[in-house]
Amino acid sequence: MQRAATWTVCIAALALLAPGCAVRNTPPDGGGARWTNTLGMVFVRIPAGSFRMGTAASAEELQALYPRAELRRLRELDDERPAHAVRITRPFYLGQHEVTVGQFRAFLERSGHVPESIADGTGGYGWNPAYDPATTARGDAFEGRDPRYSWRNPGFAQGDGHPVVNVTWNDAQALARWLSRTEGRRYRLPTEAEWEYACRAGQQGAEPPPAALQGQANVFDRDAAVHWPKWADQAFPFHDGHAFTAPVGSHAPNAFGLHDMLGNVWEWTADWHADDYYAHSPAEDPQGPAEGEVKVRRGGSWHTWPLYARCGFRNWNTPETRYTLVGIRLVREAP
Ligand SMILES: [Ca+2]
Ligand SMILES: [Ca+2]
Repeated sequence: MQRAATWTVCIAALALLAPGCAVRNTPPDGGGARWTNTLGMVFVRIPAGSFRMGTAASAEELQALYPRAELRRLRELDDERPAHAVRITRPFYLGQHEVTVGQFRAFLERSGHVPESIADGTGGYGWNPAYDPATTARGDAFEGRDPRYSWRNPGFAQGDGHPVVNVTWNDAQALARWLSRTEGRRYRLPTEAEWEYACRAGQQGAEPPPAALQGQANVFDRDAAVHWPKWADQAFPFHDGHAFTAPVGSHAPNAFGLHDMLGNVWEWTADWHADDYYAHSPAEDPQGPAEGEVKVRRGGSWHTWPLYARCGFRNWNTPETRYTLVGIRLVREAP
């Protein structure tokens, strides 16, 4: 019965998101079962297990891998250290893909939720080729905030299969709460530990070189660099086919069958950020600091340089931040 249900889901996913259904590697416990929710989101069972969280490489070792990164930036990565053993004690289901524009629209239509960028009237950020960062105090790569921009319009073309952006941590909470209420199963954002465990997917040892992401991720490649020529020397040394966001599942999955953990859009996690958290975090199911001011996002985006498109890299924003590069991936807790 379980097998039949899994195949049904798999075929449905294949029709919508080929080749998203392909399972190239089977997790060690034979997991990988898929399940689809009422918004059409496909979830993959992630087995319990242990991994090494954080970054073991020194700043000098990272510089060998990322020669275009300034040593000053490499030395600012102390919040990734020390690398330490973490055990995820329970299996969980993680979104196979980032939440899409079409799924987010269906959520808004069914729930009545108003995204924060619209509710507060200040809008989001967007790509505008005529916009000059030098004319703004922040020098941001994107124009905003501006009510012209929101989840509906980040300034570049997106279809229903692209990952939704300009969504806040609070919007992600609203989505998880609504799904939990309407489906009677607990949805939430992943903890940082769950996210990194799922990103590494059993891969241990030395950091992979940036070129290893070719065919695996939508990042700041040569196609994106055309629009930001002053950063062209920071681009990945390949074409990934997408100057902006890519439809979810456009690139190969990792060993857990998850797409776009690295690149495409950053993904909000449940945890508050603290620079020194790894020095004293629990070894089992860490949940992040009890309080904080900024929430961690993970994985890099279509606009991310090689140093930051790593499973161990941590970045953060306030919960009301909305941006062209930040989206959502949800956890559904296992029964
Ligand atoms: Ca790209
Ligand atoms: Ca991503």
